[in-house]
Amino acid sequence: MRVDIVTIFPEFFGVLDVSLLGRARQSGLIDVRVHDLREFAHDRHRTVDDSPYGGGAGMVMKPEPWGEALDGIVGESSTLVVPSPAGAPFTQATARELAAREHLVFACGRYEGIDQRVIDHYADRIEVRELSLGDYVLNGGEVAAMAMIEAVGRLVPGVIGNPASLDEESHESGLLEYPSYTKPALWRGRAVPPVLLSGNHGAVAEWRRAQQIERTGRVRPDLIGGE
Ligand code: 97T
Repeated sequence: MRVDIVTIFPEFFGVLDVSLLGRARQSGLIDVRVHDLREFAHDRHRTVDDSPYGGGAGMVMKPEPWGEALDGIVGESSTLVVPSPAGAPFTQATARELAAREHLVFACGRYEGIDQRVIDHYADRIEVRELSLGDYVLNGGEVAAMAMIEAVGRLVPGVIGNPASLDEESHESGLLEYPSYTKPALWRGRAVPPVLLSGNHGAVAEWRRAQQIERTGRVRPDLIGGE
C-alpha cells in the first residue's frame, strides 16, 4: 500500500517511523511519503490560508496550493481521505475498507478547513472520503490522519504477525473486548477471576462472552441497540 500525506506540519509524522508501522514500512508493505503543502504556495510568505467568503471567524485553506500538490500525487486509483469534524464516522469497518485500497492520500487541513471546491473537484475524478474520528474538535487533520493510518495500516495483510489476534479485538465482533489478566494470580489483594485458572476452555469462553456483553451494555449501549 502507498500512503501520501499532505500537511503544513510534515515533521508531525516523524512518529510513524517509531510506531508499529515502522517495520511495515521497512519491509516495503507500506510506503509512506509526507509532503509539505507550503512548497506548493509560491508567494513570498508561502500563504496557504485566507479569510472566508461570507465572513465568519477563522481562516480557510486556499484551493491553489492543494490543487498543485494533489495533482502531482493522485492517480485514477487513489482514494483521497480528508479528516474533518464534518466527515462521516471513521469506524473499524472504514479501516477495513481502506486497508484494501492501493493508494491512500491524506489531506490534512488546519484552521476551519479546506476550500470545499478542492474536495468537490477530486470527488468528480476519484474516490474521496471525508472522515471524522469522533464528535470533538482538533486543531487540524494531522492527529486524525495518524490515527487512521495506524488503524488502516495494521489491517494490511502481513503487517501484523498473528492475524488471528485481529479477530478478537474490540469492534470486530460488534462487542467490546473482555478484560484480560496475567501473572501474578493475586496482586494487591485482587485475585484473577478463578475461571481463568480452571483449565476449562468452554467455561473460559462462556465467561469471556458474558463479560463482553456486560461491558458493552454498561459502557457502549449504543453498540447493542440501546440508548
Ligand atoms: O477537528 C478536526 C479538524 C481538522 C481535521 C479533522 C478534525 C477532526 O477529525 N475527527 C474529529 C475532529
